[in-house]
Amino acid sequence: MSFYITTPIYYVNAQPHLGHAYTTIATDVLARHMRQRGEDVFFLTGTDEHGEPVADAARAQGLEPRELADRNAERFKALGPVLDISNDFFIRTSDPEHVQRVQEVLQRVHDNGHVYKGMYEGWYCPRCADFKVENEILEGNRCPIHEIELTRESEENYFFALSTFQDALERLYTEHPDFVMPPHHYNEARAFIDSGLQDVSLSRARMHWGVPVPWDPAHVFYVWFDALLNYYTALAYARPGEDLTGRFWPASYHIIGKDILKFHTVFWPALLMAADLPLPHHVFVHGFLLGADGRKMSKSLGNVLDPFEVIEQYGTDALHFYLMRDVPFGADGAVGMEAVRTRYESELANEYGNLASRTIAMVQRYRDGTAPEADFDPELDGEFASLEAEVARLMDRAEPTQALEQIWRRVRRLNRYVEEQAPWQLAKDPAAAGRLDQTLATLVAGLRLLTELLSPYMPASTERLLGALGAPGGQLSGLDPLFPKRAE
Ligand code: ME8
Repeated sequence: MSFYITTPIYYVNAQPHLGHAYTTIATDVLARHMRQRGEDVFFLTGTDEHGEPVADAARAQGLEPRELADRNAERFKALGPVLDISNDFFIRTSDPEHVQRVQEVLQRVHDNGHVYKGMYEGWYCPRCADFKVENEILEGNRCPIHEIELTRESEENYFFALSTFQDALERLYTEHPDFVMPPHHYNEARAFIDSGLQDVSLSRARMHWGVPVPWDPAHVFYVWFDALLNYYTALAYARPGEDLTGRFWPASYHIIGKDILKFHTVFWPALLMAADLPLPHHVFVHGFLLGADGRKMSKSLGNVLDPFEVIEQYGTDALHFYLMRDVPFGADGAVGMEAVRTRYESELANEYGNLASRTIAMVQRYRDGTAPEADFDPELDGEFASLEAEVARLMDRAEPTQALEQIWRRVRRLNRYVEEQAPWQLAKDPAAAGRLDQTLATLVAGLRLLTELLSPYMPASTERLLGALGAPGGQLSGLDPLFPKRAE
């Protein structure tokens, strides 16, 4: 089965930060899990380079938009290897192949009769590149996300006839209750639709940094339509000489933060319908990472968690683990260095790392390093036999935090099992040799299963551990601590 998963494409108006890393890491976990299950996976991420957010930031720095885009796109790209991300392609909306396909699709939307010329007048946030409707505006005409004052815009634009998709969108939501997940975000999107849709600007006349409108090159497309289409256009040119659209479209999952819900859950399906294209299966909306004080992360509040500092102190795997473990995926959650340290020491080092090192050490001490051949202890069988299917079921619903919790319950169970069986006692009693064989075999098989299931979350450490465990029935090798103690 094909599985196509995407992150948002990030604005190149600023440097990458933890929020971007968060979405990308979660998407990576889901992609790796699906690859492990043998699915045909395509994982896309990239940068959103046109429009006001980038043009304004460039002007403020005395740069051409393209210069700023080139510089910051490289920074986002460079994050891939640092974060150990397994994306299959990195799209930049300034790619000429993307630009050409945006023009083709939107020309079709135009030719299908969904576009008209009109006068736009209303409130606009240049940082969101969003025309706000009345019920989205904070007191004092401020943006609900950036809290900056909105500008009053009035210009002649091409409009996308979003309002004519009212019934079709209502039907989509009724027939596909998991089009938007989790349910509270489905309800939010549904409420936005039910409040009555208004047509939206499809072009900007006063912006020049964008994709030219083919039927009227004095306009460029409104950046959101150009940006959303990345999910579709990338497949056509990600592999030179090969068009992957038939193989991977429609997308299985778009993973996004809740700040961009309206675009992905309302504009995007309507645009695809207008272009006669199949709709994605799911949009999964996650929450915001907050500072350790529970407030929005901001440099001035000094409550920002720096991903590079986490990586430097604890490693990339620990950053992935921490983010997937500490903040339930889908909800908002506070993050901070102290919490990273606690999870690292109590769970990664003391629970999982310790389980790994004691298991290997006992097999070496009591059985010369070869895992005995014996059946899995029936006492634990019930709890372990169902685990793989449980994890798969949760991952199918994009619930990596819940899946990790299920895995972790078994990490703890195996540690308790060691205490219950006390292999060091069994080893003293020749009559207990069979029991010791079974205990060690169960530990090795259980640890191998857990490590395979943890591999999408912690690719590097699990690879090391799987290497040390060797092939089933084979020889184990020694292992330096997976999660060594850190200096205070
Ligand atoms: O909106 N917590 O780009 P963007 C969690 N270019 N996630 C966060 C976050 C936080 N505090 N801050 C950012 C754009 N994110 C558009 C998208 S898609 C066709 C175009 C993540 O650079 C989260 O995924 O502002 C959010 O949706 C995204 O970064 C916004 O990135």
